[in-house]
Amino acid sequence: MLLSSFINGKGLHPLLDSTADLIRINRAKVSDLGILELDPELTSIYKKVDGDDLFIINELHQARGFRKLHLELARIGSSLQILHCVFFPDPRYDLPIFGVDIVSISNKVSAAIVDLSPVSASLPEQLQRSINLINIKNFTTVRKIPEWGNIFSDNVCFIKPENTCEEKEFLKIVETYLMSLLSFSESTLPDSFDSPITIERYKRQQFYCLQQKRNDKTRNVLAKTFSPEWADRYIDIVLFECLPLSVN
Ligand code: BLA
Repeated sequence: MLLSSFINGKGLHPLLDSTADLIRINRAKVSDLGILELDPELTSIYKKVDGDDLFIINELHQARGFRKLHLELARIGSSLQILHCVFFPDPRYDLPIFGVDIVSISNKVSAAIVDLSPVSASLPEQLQRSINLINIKNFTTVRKIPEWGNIFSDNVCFIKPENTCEEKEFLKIVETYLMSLLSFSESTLPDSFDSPITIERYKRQQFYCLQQKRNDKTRNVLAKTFSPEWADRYIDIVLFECLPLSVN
């Protein structure tokens, strides 16, 4: 398979394909959208492993209210596909972290998680009100949040969708969370870089990254496919980097 057809969604599970479309369409509407540069060797990764094609593509942007908008699509071997997306806010803004992870094994989704994870005491009231309107409890298989997952909110939706109807329901939740966040972000004004509240939000982002790095399932897949050193570097630089506040 060609990298270009992979980027265009061919050969991806329909839920990953539709979620990537949804994220790209909404991302395009954010103010002051610009590309975030990344080492080209880490942007598009192609490798042949035991006769199987491996692709990873990373799309990185920044925008008003967000220090990093990251969408990653990966196809590892013949059966594993991953959509990973995190929108890290600029800590000057009172915005939660939007995160989605969808893992498909042999064309069946085994894990689908979406959350707006707070980096201050609670979600801004207006945002909480708009996401309360959606029912996240209506799934056959709700999965248990692992011990490191104390970064997620009460609104986290972590499921194994059992049919296409549940996949559509999950996509609807992703859409509601994403659109609510982006419309709320437009009306939010920044605090100063050195205000205590900015520093507190930044520390909570650091904690989010630290906890995510404890997900051995992510590290193991990357370490097995590449090497443990490569996996650690990729996780630190591409997935969950948290630079000092002054250079954000
Ligand atoms: C689980 N993540 C997984 C699994 C794999 C990956 C293989 C196991 C699937 C399963 O339990 O059914 C692998 N995820 C990856 C890889 C990348 C990735 C290789 O993103 C990137 C290259 N993980 C995130 C984000 C969230 C997240 C942003 O990256 C949440 C917003 C959550 N993934 C998450 C959780 C699990 C998971 C909670 C289940 C972990 C467990 O059950 O122990």
